[in-house]
Amino acid sequence: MQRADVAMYAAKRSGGGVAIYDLSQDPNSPDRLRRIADLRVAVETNAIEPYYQPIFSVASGELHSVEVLARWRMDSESFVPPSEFIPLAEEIGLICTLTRGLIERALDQAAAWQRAGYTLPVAINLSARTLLDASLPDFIVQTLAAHALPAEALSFEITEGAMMEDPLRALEVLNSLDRMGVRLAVDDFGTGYSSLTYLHEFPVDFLKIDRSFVQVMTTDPDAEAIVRSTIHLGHDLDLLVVAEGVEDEATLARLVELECDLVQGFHLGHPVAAEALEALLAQPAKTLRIG
Ligand code: G
Ligand code: G
Ligand code: MN
Repeated sequence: MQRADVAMYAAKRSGGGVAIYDLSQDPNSPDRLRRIADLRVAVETNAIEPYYQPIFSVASGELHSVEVLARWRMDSESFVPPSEFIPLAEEIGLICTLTRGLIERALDQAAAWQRAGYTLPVAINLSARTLLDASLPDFIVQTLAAHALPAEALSFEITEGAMMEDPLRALEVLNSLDRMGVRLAVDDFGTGYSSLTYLHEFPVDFLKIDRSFVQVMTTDPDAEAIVRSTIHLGHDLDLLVVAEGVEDEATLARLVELECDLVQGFHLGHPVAAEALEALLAQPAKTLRIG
């Protein structure tokens, strides 16, 4: 009966009217309860690590900043994917603690890089729930001050969907971050709400074109048109445009022609632990100019 009940709620949610019991959707399943308990411990013990993916400037070929991506290691070989534990952390109310832990660790790292002579801003992903946390701006002020870092050392990536979930409250938090000098990026641009309101009303600095367009732009003319128009739109609004999901040289070459400002993707660098990123810091600027 309990399982039938779980299936009934799943059927109601999907609007399809029919559902087969699925263990992963069962809030009472032993697997899920174990995963939740493990996640609590991982968050409390700071076991979720920041990985860093490089973002390069097209004009200079230099490392511009890094995106922080949460990694939960199971053993030396395997990780729980963020697509699994981030939604779970949201559901059970742990996402704010998890995000604050990552901000602290990423700023520790940024301060260490600064001491070594490298100015490397860190970009943190914020989910909808974190954006409604009215005490986040104070936490940021204190954490930046504790690390003697300027506000420019930090930026946040927010999806269109997260901004529109509760736009008025989100706008308040984003405006205070903006007044502090922390930069904001619209993440996964083009895949969420097609409302352009937030570009107009929110204090945005960067547009990150979703990788689903960038990955196929050299073979799919429609995707290329979307990338090209987004770059123009961003520039007309005085924003810096980032292409994410750059996976090969041909895509990079086209983005250089289209005068995209910043590039990120497996072709340029995977998300890696801090020590691995340091090898990149010591290298000369990449040659991103083509022709
Ligand atoms: O490499 P990747 O598998 O890290 O990330 C998958 C998804 O999880 C992406 O959409 C990414 O934005 C998201 N993600 C990764 N780390 C974080 C985080 O610290 N907070 C939030 N809210 N999302 C994250
Ligand atoms: O949603 P967000 O843009 O934050 O997603 C970041 C995610 O994109 C991470 O899971 C990261 O590992 C992944 N990613 C970064 N670069 C590439 C790439 O070139 N190709 C693919 N397929 N994924 C990428
Ligand atoms: Mn992101």
